[in-house]
Amino acid sequence: MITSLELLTPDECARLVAHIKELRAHWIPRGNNPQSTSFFTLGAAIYLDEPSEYRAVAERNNPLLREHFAWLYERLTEFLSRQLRAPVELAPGLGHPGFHVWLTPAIFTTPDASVHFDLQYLRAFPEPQPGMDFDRPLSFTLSLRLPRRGGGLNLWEFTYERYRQFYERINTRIQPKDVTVLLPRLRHPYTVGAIAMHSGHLLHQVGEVDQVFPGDERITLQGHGILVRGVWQLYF
Ligand SMILES: O=C(O)CCC(=O)C(=O)O
Repeated sequence: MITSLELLTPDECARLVAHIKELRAHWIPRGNNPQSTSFFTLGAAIYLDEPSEYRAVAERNNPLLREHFAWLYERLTEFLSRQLRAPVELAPGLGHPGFHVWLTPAIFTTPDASVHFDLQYLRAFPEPQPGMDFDRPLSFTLSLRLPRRGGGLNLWEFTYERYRQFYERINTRIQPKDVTVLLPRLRHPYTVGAIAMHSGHLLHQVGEVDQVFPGDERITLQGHGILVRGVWQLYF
């Protein structure tokens, strides 16, 4: 189950994109070849940073994110708090929700992005404490700029819980991608200004576009949440 709700106006998104671009010197190159990549994050990302370095990357980048995007975090936490009917805060010590930036050459035109469940809470909270609810995580993507042919999330009606049952049953090494041959691929389209929310335990993939045009960019605010003793803690 994935829900999209409008959070920002197109004007607010355009202003944010301009602001993110002004901070280009702080974009962190991602991918196998940092010299020539067109894929970046603004902010630490637990699924990309080495676990041993993540907290330091977060400590370096969080003040910058707060300085420039405090109003966005306020809107986001207030909004999620209403939706989730519980207090929401930026997780202390972890990277704040940050930005994914795909410039034209990095935009997927084939369905080759990683097929995955969002299990990064296992890295973010390596020593689970009582009261941390790993059964009900949250993932969200707020689209700020999308390629001319749109953007979206590919998904399969297959949960992490079911994946684990299947894995135990067949007792063979498999990857999440292997189960995609069994089920139809669904598509959840994104719209600029809307926040898409799901558990992260639904099998998914960054959606491709059939054609990319010069100047196309895909820029999103990405974040995840874990409920810790009644308070949702957000991180990236
Ligand atoms: O950008 C998106 O559409 C989703 C990103 C995603 O799947 C992730 O960061 O886990």
